[in-house]
Amino acid sequence: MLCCLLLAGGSAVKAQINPTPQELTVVSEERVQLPAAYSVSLDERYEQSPAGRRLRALLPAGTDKADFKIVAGVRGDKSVRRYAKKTPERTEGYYLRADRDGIVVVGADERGLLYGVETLEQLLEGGSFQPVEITDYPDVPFRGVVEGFYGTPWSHEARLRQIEFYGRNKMNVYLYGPKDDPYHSVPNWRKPYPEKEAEQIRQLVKHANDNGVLFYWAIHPGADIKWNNTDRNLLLQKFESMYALGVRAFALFFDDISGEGTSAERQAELLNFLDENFVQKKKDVAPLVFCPTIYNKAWSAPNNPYLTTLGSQLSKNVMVMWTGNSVVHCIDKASMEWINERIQRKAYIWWNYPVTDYCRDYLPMGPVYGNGLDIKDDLSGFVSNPMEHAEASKVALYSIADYVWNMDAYDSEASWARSLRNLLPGCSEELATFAAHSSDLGVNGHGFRRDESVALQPYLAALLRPGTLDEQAAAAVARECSRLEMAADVLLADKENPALITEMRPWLRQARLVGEYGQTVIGLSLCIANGNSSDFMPLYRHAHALQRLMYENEVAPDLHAQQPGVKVGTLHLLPTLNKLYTRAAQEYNRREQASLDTVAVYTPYGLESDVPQLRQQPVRWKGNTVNVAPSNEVVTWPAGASLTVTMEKARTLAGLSFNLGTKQISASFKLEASADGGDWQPIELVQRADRDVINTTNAINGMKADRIRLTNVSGKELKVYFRNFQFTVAH
Ligand code: LOG
Repeated sequence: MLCCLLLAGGSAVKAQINPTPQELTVVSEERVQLPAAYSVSLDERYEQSPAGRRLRALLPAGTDKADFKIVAGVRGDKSVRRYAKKTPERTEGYYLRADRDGIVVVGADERGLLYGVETLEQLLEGGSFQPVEITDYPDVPFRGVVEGFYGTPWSHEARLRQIEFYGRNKMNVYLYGPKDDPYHSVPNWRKPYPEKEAEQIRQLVKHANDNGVLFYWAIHPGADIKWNNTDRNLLLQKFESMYALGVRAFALFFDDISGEGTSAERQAELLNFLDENFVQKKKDVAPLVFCPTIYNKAWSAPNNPYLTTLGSQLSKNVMVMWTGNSVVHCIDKASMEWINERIQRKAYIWWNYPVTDYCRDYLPMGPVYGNGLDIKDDLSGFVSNPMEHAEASKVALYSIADYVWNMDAYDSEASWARSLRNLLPGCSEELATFAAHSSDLGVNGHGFRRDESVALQPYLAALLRPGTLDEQAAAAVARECSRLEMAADVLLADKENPALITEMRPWLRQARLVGEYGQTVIGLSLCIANGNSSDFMPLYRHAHALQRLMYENEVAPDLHAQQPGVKVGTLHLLPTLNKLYTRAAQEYNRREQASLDTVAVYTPYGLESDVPQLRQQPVRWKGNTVNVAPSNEVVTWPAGASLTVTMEKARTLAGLSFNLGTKQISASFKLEASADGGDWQPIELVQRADRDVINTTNAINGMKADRIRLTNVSGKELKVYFRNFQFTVAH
């Protein structure tokens, strides 16, 4: 009995602490009230450290003479000598004991002490705590976030909030590398930051130091770097200017580039030079982090020596980033072994989740799952690339912090539930309801998907079975849709975390409609099941109206032009509702000899391609304009391979343009159109010598097409960017 109680207490107290501690024992069932009078003993030299300041803020009322003693220190200190053996011999580890006799926190090092204090803070609830003994340390040495996405970089305020969040969740690195910061990448990587931005970086570094987070500043020079002394010195100067702002950790990113910058030998030479002449000389600078050009297995052809060249030539002081088997992929043991063998060191994982710069119409807020739980010894670091929505990204980041700290204990569902409570304590139920239906990333070029509407799936499947309507399933789906609508309203009106709600607002508006639509469609299905034709029409008209309103949100052009609009519930919920709608309308037409529109979603355009990286690019349309989604990475376009946009019926073309991020390349491509199975008609291309964009001539006006094809006719494989492909139809 006692053992069961202890276990119950143990899991409750564990659920309070993020990340999940390695070893935690409940030493007594009864909670202990922190007395009004207590003493805090802390060595003078930590008073101004992050740990010391956190401890003083947490326990401001310490007096010397009180009986209840709180002792904090680092192994080796006299005051905590008695606990030396109990303190784990692990970097950033700590030992914590809290019971009715007092509290002891001992760090294996200063960071460990900070983490011990952090755990104590999480343990103390309402002035009391569950007595525990904790021995804790991280699985992975470098844990954190790489702000490495395309799109609007985070605001200064968002970054400050992020850094504090990392410290609270025992993440120890933040890599600053937003692709759209012009002083991080082209065109201005060679220049120092202007004063305002420089001052903000200075503040970020200080804030990171205060929160026990190492601020890495990354540079992305590969698009136009020249392998000469001028550029090498400019890089060194830029590093010096960042050093002057307080930066003590540097990264070099060579991802998503083509041309001269991609040479493994040159990259290794440059990194080795910077290691020797900057990092080693300064003595207070952290090891360099490097993102290679081939940063995932899918891009490494069997005979390509790029990675093994890095493995043998790049100084072992440099850590090498890796995104896994493809750009966006979960990480497993086999993929770690594959890369570690080639680069001759433990890879530093750049995990492309929850980033949405390739599917900006989605807001993934579901559980974090899919990474191996057995890879802790194979990594030097694990950082997540998040969304441009900083607050919403915290749902995933909380669980990623949990995962990288303690893989054995990682439970994705439990971690997710805690994460939602942590982010929005007052409305966590509503947030959970919304997030359950906003998890997937939709059809996308990377083929990376997440499960969605998990608890509802059996009911949705039951509703699609032929035969009589499963009324229990119908009730369950209607109830959940009503909860989704209510959750969206409650969240829209919430004032607890305004930054989060601002980011979520467009998706919440859509979720509200999806919830309403679900209830209406279930109503339609019940009318049919019960032979009730008289109530059918008002519901049908409502469902139809809701489809319109949802469509307007799905294509809203004012949001992120690349992938406009917002999507919610698109993996299981909406497709099922749409099928039910069609089925009900068809049945009504049959019974009443009516001719209601039965089509819920209209998909007039599609895509086919034998360019592997473009095969899954979504096609989107708004009115008369049709777009193929752009790709962020360098696209390898094989000789003779093509991209074809298909249309469900022949249309009259009114204009077309595309952009492969390359000048003078139009002669390497052939554009053609065909209609109703007829011959392919060539379409003339024009590209100004100084421009990347490629246009067609007026001759395209009035051409009929149900297929448009773009082919590489250069006779060789080409490396291009796929920035844009767009055409308009006359009607
Ligand atoms: C970029 C990254 C981007 C991500 C997801 C790496 C190393 N580089 O395809 O900036 O956010 O994929 O789109 C990348 O992942 N290129």
